[in-house]
Amino acid sequence: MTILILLAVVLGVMVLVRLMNIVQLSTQVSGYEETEDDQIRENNWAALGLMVFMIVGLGLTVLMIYVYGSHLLPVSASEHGVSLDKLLNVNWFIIGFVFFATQIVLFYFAHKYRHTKGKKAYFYPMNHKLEIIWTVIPTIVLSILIITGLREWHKILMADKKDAINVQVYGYQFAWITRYSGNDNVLGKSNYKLITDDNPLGLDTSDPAMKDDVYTTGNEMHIPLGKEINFQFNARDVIHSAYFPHFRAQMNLVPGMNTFFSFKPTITTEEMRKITKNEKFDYILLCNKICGVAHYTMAMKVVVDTPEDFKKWVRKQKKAKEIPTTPSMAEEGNINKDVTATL
Ligand SMILES: [Cu+2]
Repeated sequence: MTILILLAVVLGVMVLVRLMNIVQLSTQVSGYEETEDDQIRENNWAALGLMVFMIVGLGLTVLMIYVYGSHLLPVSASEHGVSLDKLLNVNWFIIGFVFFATQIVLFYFAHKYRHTKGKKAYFYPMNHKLEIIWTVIPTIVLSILIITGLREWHKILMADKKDAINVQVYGYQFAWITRYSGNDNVLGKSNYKLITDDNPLGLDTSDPAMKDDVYTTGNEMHIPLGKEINFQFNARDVIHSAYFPHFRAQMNLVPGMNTFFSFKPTITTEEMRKITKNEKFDYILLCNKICGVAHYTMAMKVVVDTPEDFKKWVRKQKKAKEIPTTPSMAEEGNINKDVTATL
């Protein structure tokens, strides 16, 4: 179907070109020559067309902003997200102003300075003052935007993580697992060689830090309100990207590497449902890297609880120490044997 449509478009263009050739030839044969009046009439139509195009185009832009504006993300639910949004809004304002100003000037000038009778083009090769103005102003504006952006990014990375809760977000084709560090706030060791059906994270249960670790394979993760959450990201197979749109956070998950990002949730799921006037509202964690055929299914519900509710929820999750038998790393031979057995 697509090929047929493409073919039809190509053939249509070819027919149009041929038709124009025929018109040209027939005017030549009939001895007709285009006069200046004809040209000016054509110019007037083209100039009118430019104005119509500008008004319709800019009008549709405004209409789209108005109609689809409600589909934008709600207020930021994380602390750093608020200042990030402010910065982004300043960017949008400047981009919007420049877009409308340049488009209006472009189309209006093409309309106003079209060729008419007795009008002669004025040769105006350069103006140093003008060139300095349109170089210096964008340089200053862009420098301010970049510097404030870098300062904001520095603040985000330097957030106080002293009392942060350590949580691991583990991505694989095509789901997420989260692991909470428990009372000691230390994530126990893991190794990919220990991965089994019962131990999808390859947790090393001989590590004492593992004793109180808790993990969840359900399609839901909980985080407490008002606590800095320090996420450690890991991938099992390919590169994934953990995207928390409502918290204005995103970080890549790279196999064989630990990557980190932290944020502090400031609005519970319940409160956000009231703010968005949507009783079914839920925060979400999405994969934002095309990681394979079922990439689109890599979504996890994120619930922001009050600290008390969060504690209750954690208590109900799987404990790392409940993992049936984890051969220790010293018995590597065993693991290989097991793998062969399963094969
Ligand atoms: Cu993915």
